[in-house]
Amino acid sequence: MSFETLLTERRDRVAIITLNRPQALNALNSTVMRELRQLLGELEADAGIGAVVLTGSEKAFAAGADIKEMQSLDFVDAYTGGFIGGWDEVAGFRKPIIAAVSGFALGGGCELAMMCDFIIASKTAKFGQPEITLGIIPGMGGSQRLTRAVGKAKAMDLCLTGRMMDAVEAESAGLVARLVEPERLLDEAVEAATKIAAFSLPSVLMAKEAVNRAFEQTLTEGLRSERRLFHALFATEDQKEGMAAFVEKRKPVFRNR
Ligand code: CO8
Repeated sequence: MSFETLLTERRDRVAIITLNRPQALNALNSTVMRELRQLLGELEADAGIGAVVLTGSEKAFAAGADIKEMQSLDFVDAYTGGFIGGWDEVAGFRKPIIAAVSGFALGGGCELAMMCDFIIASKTAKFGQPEITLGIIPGMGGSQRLTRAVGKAKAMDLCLTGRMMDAVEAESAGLVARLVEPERLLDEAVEAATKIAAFSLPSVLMAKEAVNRAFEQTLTEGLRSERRLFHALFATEDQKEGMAAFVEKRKPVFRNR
């Protein structure tokens, strides 16, 4: 399968997706959205894939929504057409997806990285929500996911001033899970994805679901959800295998059942 705006590669059970619009610093237009949704749909259905890495170029993960595409949009078209609504499907991808970010992750680029399960950043990464400089605000979760990730003070600072934060600040603020040298970025992300993809798929999906609930529910409801998912995993063969392997001092062989 070949795409106009994406490059794809498989390494064992890991799919690597590279945003590929170098002439526009990977600005996210409707073609990127359509192709990414299609590809993620295929990867979700593919039993041979256990985790995904989403990355960009050295200079830009993505410099935002495509300003040239949005420039002439008016309110009625944006509203009735549900402009950018399709990106919600990316956030709904059920398998683990890691953002490997180098260079600019701005506006929709920062929001896309935050839709992933965690961010591994190169020391060159720069994050920001500069929409305010264009007379708009974040539209794909920037005011919500960023606030949950870094807290109100820093989210307000970024959304109201449009300034960028560098990778060190992003890591200390809690937006970035791991910070690595630029040349290590893809390997670090693929190694993490490979590790995840080797675990039992039902437990991986439930771990992702449980952590995501923390963003949407009260603590009491979240703890209840976690307990249900935890109990459910005792119905899997992989739970028996994982625990038997520990007791027998051997490596588990998971069958994703
Ligand atoms: N949209 C369209 N084209 C872009 C974008 C963009 N977001 N960013 C860069 N480009 C293009 C430039 O126009 C330029 O093209 P050309 O050579 O044809 O003029 C090319 O990429 C290279 O860019 P620069 O020459 O500007 O490169 P610099 O290294 O000088 O600057 C910057 C890099 C600082 C990243 C600069 O390009 C910039 O400020 N870009 C815009 C950043 C921005 O404002 N992003 C937010 C966009 S709004 C948004 O994301 C709304 C989110 C809600 C919807 C989400 C849906 C996905």
